[in-house]
Formats: sequence, structure tokens, C-alpha cells
Amino acid sequence: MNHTLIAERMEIVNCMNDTFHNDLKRDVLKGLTAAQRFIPSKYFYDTRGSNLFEEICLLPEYYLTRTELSILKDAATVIMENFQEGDLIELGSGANWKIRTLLDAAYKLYPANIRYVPVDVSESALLGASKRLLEIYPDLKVLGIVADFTQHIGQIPVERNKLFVFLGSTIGNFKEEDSNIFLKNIACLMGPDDRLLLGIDMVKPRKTLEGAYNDTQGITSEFNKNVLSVLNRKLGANFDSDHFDHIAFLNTEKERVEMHLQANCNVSAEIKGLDLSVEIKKGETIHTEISRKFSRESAEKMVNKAGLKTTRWFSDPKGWVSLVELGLQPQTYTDLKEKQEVENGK
Ligand code: SAH
Ligand code: AVI
Repeated sequence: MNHTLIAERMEIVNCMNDTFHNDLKRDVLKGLTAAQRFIPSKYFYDTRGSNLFEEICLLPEYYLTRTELSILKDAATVIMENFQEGDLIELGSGANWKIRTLLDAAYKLYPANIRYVPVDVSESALLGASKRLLEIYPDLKVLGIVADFTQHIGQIPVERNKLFVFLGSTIGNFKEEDSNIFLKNIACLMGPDDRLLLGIDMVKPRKTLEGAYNDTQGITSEFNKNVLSVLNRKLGANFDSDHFDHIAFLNTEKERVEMHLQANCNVSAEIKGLDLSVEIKKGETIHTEISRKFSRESAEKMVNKAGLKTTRWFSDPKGWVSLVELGLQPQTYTDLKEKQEVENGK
């Protein structure tokens, strides 16, 4: 891990230098040798992948970004009323345009004393976006954490008041059991007055959902195939992305959109960094992403299971996207405190 002071108001902690390469090797070996081959979706986000995701956010079919942004704009003042000072911690911050709605509201309400703490695996997205924020908000301090939020959550400072923000329905990219572990980990960092703002995408008609992941300009396809270039560059693989088709469909039973790369011919690939050859038959797929879609009931079930409770629920008029404000269940706080006291030998 290394710390860099970029400017007087901006510090960066990088937790990925040590772990990224070994994690990638382990995950790709496991994923490409499994019966249903897979590559974890966090590997989409190299510089090109992060840029392609930004393009996706602007696509007419990808309703998620603009809808969540409109909810945030409407709810920002109410959300920031009780958050005058502390750490605004954004998990999976990406290009972080959305956080500006909250910062604008905070600075309008009072001379806010807020430190922005973006946490993202993509160093390029985090650095670019944070520098832009420093220019816009002359009083803002930034502590950027380049990290995998499923592994390095312990690097997040906990001393101050905290408002966690996890937007864009990135929680939908976790399997059910992983979202439970993740939310519990966040709950462990929260005090009784801290909050988590969670953006989720709701179940809606198949046509709308499948359209959002099969855009006519082919940007989502490029984003999906980009993961093969990450493997080529980082692991010395020789995948040809033209030998794969992008496919994305709604799995109704599991209430999720699935993205795969489907081989359009028999593929023989070498992954030098793993000393591995793989033979992928025509028609076989590599599963690259799940995007879970929620009902109010399934979302409440997920957060309650992690020891959190809904304090406010914001939505757009069509009910397509929701922004859920969460706090700790009182019992979770008591349990966590008791556990901490046992650990501290009190
Ligand atoms: N919050 C933004 C971006 C969502 S895209 C929005 O709402 O539009 C998902 C973001 O999460 C990307 O920036 C990606 O780099 C980051 N990400 C994905 N998996 C991650 C992981 N395991 N740890 C940290 N960041 C991750
Ligand atoms: C970041 N994540 C919530 C996006 C999603 O909708 O699952 C990533 C994405 N994949 C294809 N399009 C967008």
C-alpha cells in the first residue's frame, strides 16, 4: 500500500499495487477452468473500461444513470440536512458526477466541513474525477482510496461522522450471498447516526431491461469484450475479441440481467501468465456480469438481513430506480458494540 499527497487537499491511498496481479491470476484461473466459465466483473474497469462505462451512462437505452441522477437532485437537500460535517464515502465512485448533487446541496445549506472519500478499483477514474471535484469545490478535501471494496474495507477511516454512498446499482453486480457479506461489512463500519445511501435498479419489463444492455451503438458490447483485452495485456493472453459475441438477457427466475461472451467459433487461447491453454467450443459462453434487479420486498429483505433498516425511500415517478437511505438496526449497533468490547478485552 502507498500514500501519495497529490495536492494540499488531496491524498491517495493505493491498496491495489500489491494485490491486483495475484488476485487477477487466481480469479481468471478459477473462472476459465470452471464448468460455466466466468470472469468477475470488477476486471472490466481498466482505463478503457471505465471510459466505456461513462459512455454507457449517456446511452438513451441506459435509463439507470439519468434516472438515479434525477432522484438524487430531488432528494439531495433532505439527505444532506443532517450531514454538516464528516466523511462522504463513495464506494465504486467511478466518474462520480452524481456526488456533485450531494455536495452542491451541502454547500448551499451551510459552510460544510466535508471530506470526500472515493473508493474505487479504477485508479484512472478515481484520480481524474477527484481532481475535477477539487477545482469545483474550493473547501473540499479528498482522501482517495484505490481499493477493492470487497477486500480492503478496513482502509476506510471510521473516526468521523459518515455518509456512505453506493450508487448506480453496483450492489446488483454482487451475487446474493456476496451482497449480504458486503452490506454487513459496511454496517460494521457505521455508528448509530451514520447512513448508507444505496442505489438499486428495480424489476421492469424485459424489453426495457434487455434494451439497456444491448444498445444499438454497440458500446455495451465493447465494454463486455474489453475484459478480454485486460486478460491479454495483464496476463499475456491471446484472445481475439472478434471470436466472441456480446450477449445480454434477462434471467426472469433469478431477476437479473446476465452478460456473457459467446464464442462464435472454436477458440484455442493461451494465457501465458497462468501457463494455461483453454479450448472454448463454438456456442460456449464466458459469464462476465450479473445485474440484479429488485422489488421493494427483495431489497428490504437484503438490507434487513445485513442488520440495516430503511430510514427513507426515494424513487422516480415510474418506480424504475430507487435510492434507499439506510441506518443500523438498533440491535445491530448493540451487537457490534458488545463484540468490539469483547475483542478489546473489556
Ligand atoms: N458509482 C458510479 C459508477 C458505477 S460503475 C455510478 O453510479 O455511475 C461501477 C464502479 O465500481 C466502477 O467505477 C468500478 O471501477 C467500481 N468497482 C467495481 N468493482 C469494484 C470493486 N470490487 N472494488 C472497488 N471498486 C469496484
Ligand atoms: C456498474 N453496473 C451497475 C452496471 C450494470 O448496469 O450492471 C455495469 C454495466 N454493465 C453493462 N452495462 C452497464
